[in-house]
Amino acid sequence: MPASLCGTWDMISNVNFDGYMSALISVYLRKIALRLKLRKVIEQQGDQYIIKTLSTFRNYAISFKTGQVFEEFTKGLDNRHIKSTVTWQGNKLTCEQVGEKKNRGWAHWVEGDKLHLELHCDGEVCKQV
Ligand code: 1AG
Repeated sequence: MPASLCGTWDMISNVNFDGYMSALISVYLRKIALRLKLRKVIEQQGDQYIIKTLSTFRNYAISFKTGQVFEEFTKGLDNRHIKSTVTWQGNKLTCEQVGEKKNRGWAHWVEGDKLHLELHCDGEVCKQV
């Protein structure tokens, strides 16, 4: 069993967030987004998850069951409609996001007492802890 991702997690590092965002949105919002200290709140009941990304500027939340494709609308982010599927790959909770943008997705995992997130889109990879 992978370590639980549940809890409230405050960002301590964020590498190449601007590069990742450049694959998705224009420069104006990126300037604001780059300054944010994001908080993740992750809740789980069985294979049902809720992941909230919270900030002083905007909030974003998704709710899904692992192994089942769901319609994701990235409201307040890049505002795209994508088909998302989240599965466990080893110790990583991994999401594939199929839509207009190629090679889009993310993975969450716990290492020690820290929550990690890798976001990718096109050739860009952002690493958040
Ligand atoms: C995510 O995390 C969303 C995390 O899917 C937010 C990360 C990136 C934002 C994406 C594109 C930039 C678009 C607009 C920037 C404007 C505001 C930024 C506000 C961010 C806080 C909501 C993966 C996973 C589950 O944790 O969602």
